[in-house]
Amino acid sequence: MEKIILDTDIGDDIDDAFALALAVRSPEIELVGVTTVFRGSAARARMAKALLRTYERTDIPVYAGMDIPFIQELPVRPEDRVNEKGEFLPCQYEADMDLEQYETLHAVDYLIQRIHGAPGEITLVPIGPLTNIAAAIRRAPEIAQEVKGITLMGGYFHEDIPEWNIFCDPEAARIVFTSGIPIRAVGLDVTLKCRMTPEMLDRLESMDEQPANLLNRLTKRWLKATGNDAPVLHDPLTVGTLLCPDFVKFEQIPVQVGLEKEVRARTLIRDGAGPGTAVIEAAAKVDQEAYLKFFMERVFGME
Ligand SMILES: [Ca+2]
Repeated sequence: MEKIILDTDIGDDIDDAFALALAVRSPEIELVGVTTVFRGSAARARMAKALLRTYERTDIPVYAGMDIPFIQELPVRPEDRVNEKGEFLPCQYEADMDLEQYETLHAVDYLIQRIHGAPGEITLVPIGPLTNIAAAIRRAPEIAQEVKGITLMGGYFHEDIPEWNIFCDPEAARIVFTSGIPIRAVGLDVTLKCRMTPEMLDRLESMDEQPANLLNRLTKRWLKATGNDAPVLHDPLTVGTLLCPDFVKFEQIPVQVGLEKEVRARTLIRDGAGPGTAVIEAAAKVDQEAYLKFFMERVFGME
């Protein structure tokens, strides 16, 4: 069984919640812990805990991590809001999540300790900005030899457009990509093809069980706050590549995360390895029909 730590910015985009649901519903992986990242990581940790509670998995520990990128200014989104204490609240946040309690250890300390405790066993699955993972590598560089690998959602490898997770912390992305850890990146090249259909949303609405009820409420709140018309399953596809290798085909390419001016936050394909460049496996093709079917069976019990 693959041991994973899911590092998530749950609460902004809706797909993190579905990724967490897929991880919990998949016997092939052991979700040893969840870490949260990016502004409002404490509120995000309470959200993750609330979703895990609906699956009766409060045994899975959740740790809040880095709120602020290395040097990138925090972006502002129209749906952003804060509570009376000035704490950033993701748009999907529900008031009764205030009661949820996550672990007191900082996510970066947890990552270092947990990886040290099981060398060669843990796959990190970052589905948000890479600030936590980069901070852990900076503080304890030896974890680069102890992690089994990283499977991340991020990048846009065949388009000259920055992707959100890299855009929010390019310096962190550069540190992670050049860490020497084997990297598999599932980027917008493939994830944009995995969009939920109206039938899938109807199915979610019609289900009468606690996890589906919460996922449905979060989805509705997200659709309303952002004006989107359907979730795109970026993060669940990333988790899905650990479950069924046939959904996505990867290619080995030398990639550099751009840091300067017009190439900032772009994932640039280079001619070969060199300073600041690392050969990674980037997702190149996806069988979206097979994946969406699998996702619906797993998360919604849909035949
Ligand atoms: Ca995410």
